[in-house]
Amino acid sequence: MRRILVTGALGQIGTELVPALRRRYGADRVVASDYRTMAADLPATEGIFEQVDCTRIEQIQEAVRRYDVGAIYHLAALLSALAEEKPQVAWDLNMGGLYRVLEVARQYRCQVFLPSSIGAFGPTTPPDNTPQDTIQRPTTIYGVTKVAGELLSDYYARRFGLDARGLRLPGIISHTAPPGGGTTDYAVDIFYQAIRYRHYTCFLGPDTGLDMMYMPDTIDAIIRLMEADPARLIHRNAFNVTAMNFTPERLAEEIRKHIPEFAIDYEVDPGRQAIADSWPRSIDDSAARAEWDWSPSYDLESMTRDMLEKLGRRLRAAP
Ligand code: AKB
Repeated sequence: MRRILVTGALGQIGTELVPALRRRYGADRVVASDYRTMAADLPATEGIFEQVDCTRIEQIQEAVRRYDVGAIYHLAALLSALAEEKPQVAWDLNMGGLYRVLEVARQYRCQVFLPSSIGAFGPTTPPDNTPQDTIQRPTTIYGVTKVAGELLSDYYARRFGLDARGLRLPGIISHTAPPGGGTTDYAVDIFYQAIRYRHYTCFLGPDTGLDMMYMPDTIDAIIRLMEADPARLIHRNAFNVTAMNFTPERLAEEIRKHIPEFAIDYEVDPGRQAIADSWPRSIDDSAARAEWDWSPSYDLESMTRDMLEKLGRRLRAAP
């Protein structure tokens, strides 16, 4: 089996995807890479690590050649709020990085995983139970790069026979590495603040409903999609996936079941609120369920319980 290369391996998803892939396929079969070098303040990754800047094609080519890579999980990207602050950097990394990864995958016949997002939808998309195939006119640079990335991946699949697969991920909640620069980050921050201070000031309004998913389900979805029988895949790329839907108010209510004194207030950030308001309130993931048996394990109740337990244990051990 040729090796797997993970880009953006020190980010929120990479930090948990790399160990999961190593458990499944063998520690020496997975190459973790990031534009950052390993440093004390970054999550540790045991096993092969390479510094790869995805805006430099020769660095991707070198890693693929050196380690005989047969699949690239391309996670390196700026999230929505940060991308809006730095649109030129976001275009360069999110679009340029993806293009370069696809090119290297074409040259070396690699399978590719690429995460799209609910950010690939926009204000003219049907906002409730958003269908798999629908209007996509996003108003953020993040969304523009996600839609263009979805289309480019489909193009490479059709034109060059590349096995490029992807998910439209909702907000991801995890207790290992924090996200950075996303619109849905409140759903992680709230747990840190609830455990430490019993209080959270939320940057989205109380009734902002968005789809979310717990990290174990995200990892499961990525691996399941990449292993899925290609003959069953009608869409192949950009599958809607979701596991739960809530507002900040509803999440606070769920946390109060475990921490009764927890209080939430709101200081709405107009930039991030505008991004959230341009996204669907909920999405329909029936194509993923039908084509590769997607089925999440965690709902709001079980995710909240597990987050408070695992994050609480970690913060108590290293406050
Ligand atoms: C973000 O908030 O930017 C991401 C996403 C939904 O794509 N979590």
